[in-house]
Amino acid sequence: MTNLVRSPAWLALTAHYEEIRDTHMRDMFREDVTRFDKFSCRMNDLLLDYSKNRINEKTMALLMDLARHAGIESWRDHMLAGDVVNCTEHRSVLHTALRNRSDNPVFVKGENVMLKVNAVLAQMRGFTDKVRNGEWRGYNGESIKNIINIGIGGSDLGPQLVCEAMKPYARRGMRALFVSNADPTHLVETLKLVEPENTLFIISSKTFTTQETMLNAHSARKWFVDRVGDDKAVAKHFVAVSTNVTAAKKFGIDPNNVFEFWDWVGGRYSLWSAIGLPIALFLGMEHFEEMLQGAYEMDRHFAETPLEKNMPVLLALLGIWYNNFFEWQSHAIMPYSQYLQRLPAFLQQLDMESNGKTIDRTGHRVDYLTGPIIWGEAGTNGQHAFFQLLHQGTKPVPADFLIPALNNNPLGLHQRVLVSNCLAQTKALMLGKRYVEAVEELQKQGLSKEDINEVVQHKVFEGNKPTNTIIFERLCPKTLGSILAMYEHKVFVQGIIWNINSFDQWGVEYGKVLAGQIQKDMEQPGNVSHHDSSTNGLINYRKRIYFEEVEKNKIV
Ligand code: G6Q
Repeated sequence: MTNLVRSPAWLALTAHYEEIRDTHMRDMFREDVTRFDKFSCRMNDLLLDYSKNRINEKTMALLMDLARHAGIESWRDHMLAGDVVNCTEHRSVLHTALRNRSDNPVFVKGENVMLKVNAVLAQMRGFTDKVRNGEWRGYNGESIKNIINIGIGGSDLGPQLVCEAMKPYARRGMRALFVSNADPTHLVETLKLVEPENTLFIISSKTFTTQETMLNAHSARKWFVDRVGDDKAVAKHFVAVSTNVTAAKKFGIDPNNVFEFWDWVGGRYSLWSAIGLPIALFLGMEHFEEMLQGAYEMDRHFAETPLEKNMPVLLALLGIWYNNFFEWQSHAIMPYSQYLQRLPAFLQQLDMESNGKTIDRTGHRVDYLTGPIIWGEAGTNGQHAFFQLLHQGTKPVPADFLIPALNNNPLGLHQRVLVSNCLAQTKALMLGKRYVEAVEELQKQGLSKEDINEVVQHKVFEGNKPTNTIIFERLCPKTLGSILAMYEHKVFVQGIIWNINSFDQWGVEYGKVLAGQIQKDMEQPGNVSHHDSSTNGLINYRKRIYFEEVEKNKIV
């Protein structure tokens, strides 16, 4: 048994779970009208209402004991101070330094990294200003209208989410496009939208070795050179963001146009670094910096607010409560904002790549559940798709609902309808509908007793389904920065409690190595037999189709 499940805090929560598991939130709200005041908190314009959870004051006190038992405050301080918390890669974890808007130094191995962080920010500012004011021109004198980011995973999802979410702040006539998939369709379809003369490619890769990115980068370069007929024109149309400056230069990028970041920035935590270059180009550096400011303010909140009022800590502990004591396996993200449609995908990577781990920091297998399955969809679309399962399915799914009070596109009644739907869902999930209420409703509709009996069970909702609601004034760069930093810290807190390293991703690395081996097998004619029978069978089936096609001269 691990120390965690033997700890007094864990055992107390296990016992408390037995006390509270059958209590309905409907009754909790009836008995205590101050739940909202007790179980909500604010950070700037962000309001977190977590009162619609299966908790009472004792639950929260016990969860706080668990957080303290895990040493959250001291781990947090170690991370923020630049100590090595990524134990399997022996690295500091300092995405917070990238958005440190104070004059305070941050040290890694005795070096104040703020000097290079600020130098790259200045380089980004100089470059984005030039591109945006038309001083930077393509090979034939045209100014840049299209930015294509070529990157994957952490070098794609963050900038993509922000560019989509911040469209109202973008410059008119500037377009940000993203190519990530190895499927050539992604690149081919994207290139159909642009002309080489006014397109800037950003090759974004921490390592500059990732197969998909390198493949897309080389194909994009070929497309470009084929069209403009001049290799030298590449310098005006390709820039790179990487920790591997040498490899970027080798690819042919002008050294002045390589934007650096460092190994203490994890891929999925890198949108605050030069990986955010597409954001800065699309929105302008001032908006990128507002986003950094929002994240910085959340960092201060995380560092300075008592655990009891600390948003990332609260979200993390509530997640642990359901994950480990109710043993519910997934967590949904429902942004009631079309602009946040990529948030579920972004958080899926942030959370699942960070905390999808089985081995703890001491190298032992855990005997408790770790990271949940994260999924979701922008509201109200989800309501007309999978919400049925949330309301009446057999698998409980705790969920975060996020909504701006005001819309960036005020239009008639739309925002009122959107907010009403969001609040109606969380209310219905909490309250449910009892048998007697369902009967009454059907009687009012004039149904006969027989008809009511036939249908009434289907109209009952158990309710007692927990949700958090995060409401904010309006979606702007600063608030978005705060929201994303809040989730980063939530994931960190959970990882500390589960005693896992949230900052490595060996599962991703393993797949990359195997793909390379299978690719070699694909190139040779003739069957392979050295894999398992399933993999052999699939490789051989594809090879047969492919080489038949080659013979028919259909594939060159
Ligand atoms: C993120 C992961 C992973 C990574 C991609 C791209 O934390 O490490 O998603 O971002 O594999 O890696 P590169 O940026 O090195 O191309």
